[in-house]
Amino acid sequence: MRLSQYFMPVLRDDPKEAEIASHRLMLRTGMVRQEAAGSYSWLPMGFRVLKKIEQIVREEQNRAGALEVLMPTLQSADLWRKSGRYDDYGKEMLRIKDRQDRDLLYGPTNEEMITDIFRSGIQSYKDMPRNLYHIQWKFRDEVRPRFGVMRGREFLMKDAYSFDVTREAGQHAYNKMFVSYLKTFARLGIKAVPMRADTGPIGGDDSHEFLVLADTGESGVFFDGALHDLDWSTIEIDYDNVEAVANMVSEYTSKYAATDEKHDQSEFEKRVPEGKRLSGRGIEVGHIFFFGDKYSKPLGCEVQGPDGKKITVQSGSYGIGVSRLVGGIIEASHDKDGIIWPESVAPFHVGLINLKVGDAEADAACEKIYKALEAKGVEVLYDDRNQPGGAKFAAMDLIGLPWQVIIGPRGLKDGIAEVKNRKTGARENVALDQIVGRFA
Ligand code: P5A
Repeated sequence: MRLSQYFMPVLRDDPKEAEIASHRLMLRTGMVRQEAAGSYSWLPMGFRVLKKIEQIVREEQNRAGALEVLMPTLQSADLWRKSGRYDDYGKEMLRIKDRQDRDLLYGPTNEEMITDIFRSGIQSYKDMPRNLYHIQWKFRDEVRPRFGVMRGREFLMKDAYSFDVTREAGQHAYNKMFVSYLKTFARLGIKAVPMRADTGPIGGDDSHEFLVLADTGESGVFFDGALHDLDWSTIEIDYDNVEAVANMVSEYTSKYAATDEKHDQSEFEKRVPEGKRLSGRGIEVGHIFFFGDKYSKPLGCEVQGPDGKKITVQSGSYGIGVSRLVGGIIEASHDKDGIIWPESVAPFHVGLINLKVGDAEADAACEKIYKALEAKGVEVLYDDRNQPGGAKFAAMDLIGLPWQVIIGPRGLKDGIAEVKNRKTGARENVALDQIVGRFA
């Protein structure tokens, strides 16, 4: 992509309304634009990141055996009346009437609808286990939308729903999602610590939140420093191995970790040696719930069991805040100059800077490298604008692509370009004919 032809409305100054780094950086780099309180348009750069996160979430859901569907954003109120949540959900739910005066709502979540879909699509215990998910926009009329996409009113969520015959099987479904979350967040380049959590309006018996540690997080967290010693980056598992999956869940939940809602100071002191007691703040990027029959019972979700008797299905639901993650990743990975994208979600892999647009040699060298990188499938953003070098360096650092390739007349004399790593700041001179090979 040539920057001269892109749509990236960078702001020169910090927007006043932004209280935290991710919000400020997303506005400054023109990733999003606010349309109303808690509602954002995703502009090209932000949209690329959102889609990359979504794709990683999708791949890990599929790998764990979940099946993708797509349910509408607007739901009929009928099912919600059956589950009892139409009234319980309160003002956070956006209620709408259609021209026939029927009650609709903009889905804040999909337990009711998916349970009804599942109920009407299966007959027997032989049709289980199943896990269905979608990645769809939600609306919650939050009292205080803030921090940009972190607490929006309209936001993108991945929500999965499991259906099982027995409680044990339901527990395995929960455990599989738990492990798939560890893998998902590792691929996104963040450490999201599972913590026992309150179930709130979603309800259920068992629940874990996944939190990215960051000073600007909305939840207070207390945890055992030994959690830092676990390996969060390479998680290998055979999802059919019930015991191995359960063991992995135990490993990542055996150390004390709780949000302020569930924190118990005396237990904390009993279980964690003094020097290892850490507290701070965290951003909730995922939340999983085990329900038993909380939704299946009122919605009549029953199947024929092996002995011919009816069994009420065991279910769970599993959310990831896809749009929140864009902000969450930036909170976890930025410096004073701007964003530092993890490679897996960076909008482009390489930023190519031409320091002397209009100079025949510089233009030719950049064009050649740009085209060769594109031909090899390397995502490259080519800054071909006629601007001073300093402004280009600042813009490239601000948008935070993992690699920069800097080409100017001085280096060209010796047949070299400078390659800079955004994260470490390390710079290296590389021969022009070696550049493409470095990234392809
Ligand atoms: C689980 C899936 C649920 O809704 N039902 C379906 C369950 N859980 S949750 O915790 O309420 O939300 C799941 C994740 O969505 C993100 N999230 C938000 N992101 C941005 N703005 C919001 N207002 C918002 N509310 C929830 C969080 O990442 C949460 O973990």
